[in-house]
Amino acid sequence: MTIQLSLGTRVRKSPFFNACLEAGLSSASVYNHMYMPTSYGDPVAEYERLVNGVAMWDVSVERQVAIKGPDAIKLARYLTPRNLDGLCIGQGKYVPMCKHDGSIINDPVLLQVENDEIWLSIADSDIQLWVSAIAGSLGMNVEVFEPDVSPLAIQGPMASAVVTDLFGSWVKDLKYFGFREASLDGIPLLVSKSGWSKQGGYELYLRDGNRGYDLWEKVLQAGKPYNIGPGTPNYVERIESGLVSYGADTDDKTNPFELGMDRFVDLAQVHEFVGKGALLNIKKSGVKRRFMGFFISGENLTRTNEDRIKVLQNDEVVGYLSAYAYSPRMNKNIALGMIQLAAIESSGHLKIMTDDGPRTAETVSLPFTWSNQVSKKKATSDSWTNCSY
Ligand code: THG
Repeated sequence: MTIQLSLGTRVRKSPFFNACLEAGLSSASVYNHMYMPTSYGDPVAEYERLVNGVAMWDVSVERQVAIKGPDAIKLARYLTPRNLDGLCIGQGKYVPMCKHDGSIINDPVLLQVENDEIWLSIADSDIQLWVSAIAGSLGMNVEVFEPDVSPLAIQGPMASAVVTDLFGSWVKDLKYFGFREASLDGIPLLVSKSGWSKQGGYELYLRDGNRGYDLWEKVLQAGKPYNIGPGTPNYVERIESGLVSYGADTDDKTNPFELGMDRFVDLAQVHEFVGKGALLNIKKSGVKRRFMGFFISGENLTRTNEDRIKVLQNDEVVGYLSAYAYSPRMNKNIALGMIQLAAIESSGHLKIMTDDGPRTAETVSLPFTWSNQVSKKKATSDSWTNCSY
């Protein structure tokens, strides 16, 4: 069943919105109270250009929550289990955030923009409210606000060529999640080596919402020799790459250990942070479920799921799949989901009911690997050894 969503002034439009419409935008979701482009009507072409060429996409929905003031770093440390020692201007880090019970409430990219200014580039939940409340109740000397900043992603094996043509070869020297201020014919922005795909690429953080159309046009022109085209955070590639989608993959009890985010949680650090006690307990008793990859039997899946799919073992629910798709590169049906450890250890078959009918499933560890895979393992934000770009 398809219904029309009624969208009013509460759902905001990105500075790139008109450019996206001109590029043929055909569907959108809602994320952080904004329209989020999800397709230009040709998913095969969108996937192909991301994996083999270069795609540009509007991710203004990754809103920034700015924390500015003398206590900015102190507050940032309190907001995430990740250890922020050594953080410096021009550096980004992937920083899961938890509630006091250890469950995850967002997984932003943190950017240190100034000595006294941090941005959290957030996934889909109202982090500005959370941060303001915590800052206020702890009496922290900071301002918390949403700056006029909107990221535009350029992703794919040819992304580096496009961004180099636009800005110069220094962009190649950025470390993963590293960024620098730049401008393009007077359009103020940050150039960052990041993006929600494992194909490599950059994000341009536009710092003037009035210049969205101009920026889109400039990237489009620079990308012409490389056959750039529009894209979106890609449903299939993100499953292949095992990238977490907060809210899609998580429920309100999901903790970072279930998601395999152990390397972003430092329980030994001296700093206090929200959820430390709960996470220590969870670590001690061990997790009961795990975010995993899955292979799914049968014909190529042709539809994507709107709802979570129950995973059954001996007619009992033992988990859920949050996203599934046919993977062209693996020539297999694959999925991401959460499953009880006991079910993985048992020999019982796993069964799911897809929108295309019942299927059997098996678990596989993440990230997915396949033969003739071009190794595109991204450097991580742990690869910083000093503060130079
Ligand atoms: N870019 C920006 N902001 C964002 C996202 C983004 N905010 C919301 C959402 N995406 C945050 N989620 C993620 C999830 C994974 C990664 C980045 C943002 C990612 N992970 C790498 C990995 O899993 O291999 C490396 C993580 C690391 O080692 O630090 O890139 O895309 N601006």
